[in-house]
Amino acid sequence: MVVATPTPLLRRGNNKKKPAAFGVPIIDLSDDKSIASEMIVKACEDYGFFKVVNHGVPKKVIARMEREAADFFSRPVSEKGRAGPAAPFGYGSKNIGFNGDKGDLEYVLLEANPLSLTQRAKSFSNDPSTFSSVTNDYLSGVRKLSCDILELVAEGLWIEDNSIFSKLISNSHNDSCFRVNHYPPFIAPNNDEDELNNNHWDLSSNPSKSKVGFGEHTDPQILTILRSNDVSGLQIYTHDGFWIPVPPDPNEFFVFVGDSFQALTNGRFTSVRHRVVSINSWKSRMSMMYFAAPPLDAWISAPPQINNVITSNIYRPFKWGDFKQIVYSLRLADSRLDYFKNH
Ligand code: GA4
Repeated sequence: MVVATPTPLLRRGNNKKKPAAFGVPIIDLSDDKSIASEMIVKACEDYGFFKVVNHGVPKKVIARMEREAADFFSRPVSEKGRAGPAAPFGYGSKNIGFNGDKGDLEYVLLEANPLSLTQRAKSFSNDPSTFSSVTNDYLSGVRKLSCDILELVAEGLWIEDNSIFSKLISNSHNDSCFRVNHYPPFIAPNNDEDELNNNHWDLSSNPSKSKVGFGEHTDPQILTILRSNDVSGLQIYTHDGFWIPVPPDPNEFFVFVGDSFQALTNGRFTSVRHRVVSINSWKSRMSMMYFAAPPLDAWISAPPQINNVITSNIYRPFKWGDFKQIVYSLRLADSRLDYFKNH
């Protein structure tokens, strides 16, 4: 069954019109495969974003990961600093990437492979073997979920080889990574609950009442699987120009189409712009993202089955590693795929 959670739609800029109702698409993975695959394709086309329920990742695995991450962030700054600076992997605070982007957060960025985790675990925990086994269990769960979703997408697109996308990320040389973001509590000055609840989306109306936790951007990889605690702040940008607050749901996962999936589908799916705005809350927001990426030398190119006879390729084929280099040479909000367009 596919249901929709109504949330207000919020237009960019100063338009103060009351927003229309909107529902984040919800995909139930226990549904019939043909229904789920059709719904996923539609959600990827319409929003590049959806929520999955009955995802198969055990609650215990998620809870343990959350505990390890919360333990790390609760340590003194001097201790956390030893796991940094993020270059790009490690512990980072306020600085994002290498080109001057800043956010009101601290984070950990890790390579999502067991060997690298074992090597780094001692800077994140006093019990490194537990930290790596908990993180590996979590990553196995979300990797499997990503593969399930990618297989359903292939089926929904009527591609015969249903592993055409999933094999890119199940390859043992995959370049996937894992990020945990921790946004400090934010209490707006002159706290006016009503005004905050109604206007938190409109950053231009009163910037002192909200803070950019993580600025707007698209994710460069194929898919992102996000799980957060119950503190809000995530917003996605729709094709028709609205920023939509996404109500948090600690039991479920949110899925984002990344730039590489946009290229793999020749623009049929578009990567979703999103951001995190710190909203009035005494509690900190913590989110964990698995970014599913192929090996550095894998080619990103739409399979012929994606195109019909009249469509031509929007992007020239590129290697993930070459794309990643461009990504890191640009700012967070930049549209990197433009550099790979066919003229
Ligand atoms: C956005 C998605 C992932 O968090 C990330 C980010 C990366 C980083 O923080 O190191 C980038 C950003 C992300 C895109 C543009 C570049 C690279 C920061 C930045 C300014 C890990 C990723 O892969 O790209």
